Amino acid sequence: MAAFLTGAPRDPERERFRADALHGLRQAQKTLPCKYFYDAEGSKLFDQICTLPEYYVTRTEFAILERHAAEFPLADTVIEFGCGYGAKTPLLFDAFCRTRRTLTFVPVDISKRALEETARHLPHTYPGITIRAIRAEFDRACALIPREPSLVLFLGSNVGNLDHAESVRFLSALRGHQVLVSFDMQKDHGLLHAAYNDAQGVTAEFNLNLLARINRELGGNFDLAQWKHLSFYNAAAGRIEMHLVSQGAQAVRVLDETHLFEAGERIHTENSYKFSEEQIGAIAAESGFRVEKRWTDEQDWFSVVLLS
Ligand code: AVJ
Repeated sequence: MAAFLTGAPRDPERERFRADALHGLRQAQKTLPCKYFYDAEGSKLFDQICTLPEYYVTRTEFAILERHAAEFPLADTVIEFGCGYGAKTPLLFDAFCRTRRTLTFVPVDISKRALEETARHLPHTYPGITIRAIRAEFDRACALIPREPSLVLFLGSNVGNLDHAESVRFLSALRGHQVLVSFDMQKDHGLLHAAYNDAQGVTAEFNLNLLARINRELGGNFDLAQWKHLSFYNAAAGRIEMHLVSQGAQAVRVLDETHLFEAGERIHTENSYKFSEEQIGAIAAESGFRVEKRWTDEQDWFSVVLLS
């Protein structure tokens, strides 16, 4: 009997992390999925990124939401993909609750803490809200959200992590709802570069935390001093890329596998696409939506778009 009981009890989430991490590390071009940035440590670092002087994304989006929240459509059910820690949610709910006593709010996130924090912000302020949290990855969550026509929020330019085909697939699954989605716009390459190479090195720490997380959760032995953050704008692909670069030839163990790295070899950890108005229109059309309205800032650095 005891022979079957080796290792920790089965934890499906850790299992998926293990499978995805090992799969990525076995590729010729090694990769790790960016969704694994957000453990407790990574979420804290991301919150810090959001307040960096170089990272224009969060405050530009916040200003647009603050200015235009009253123009967003009303719905009995609001579904938010990637609710984060709910910092911008109260702002929106002031608007959503202005003409109603009850509202169902469905936050969707893979992080348990993000869901808890978001829920914790709400009930005191809005007694008429019913919260039905869904803890799942976005793809799986699409099958679990309410079917009645709702307002879906997909903010924080999270759509930037998806390539064209993935974003079309994701949005297609939301047909029948109205979707408020935010896109980070193409802009001066120097500004983009700075936003992902901040002077304080928080983005580097955020990127490296992925290896630290593998060490913590998958018994890895990455030596963090042997890895460097690399981020640049790939103009041909229209995206910021983040990589981790091996500082020498090295062997790293993850669970019972050994992975070899050459000096200078990269692990590709994230793509963050930047969009033009034409690309937004194309994604909407291919997903079966119409761009109802686009709100932007004075410099057109960022867009919040209503799809119907
Ligand atoms: C959460 C995907 C919008 O792409 O700007 C920030 C993640 N990565 N700095 C982004 C991120 C490095 C962020 N998104």
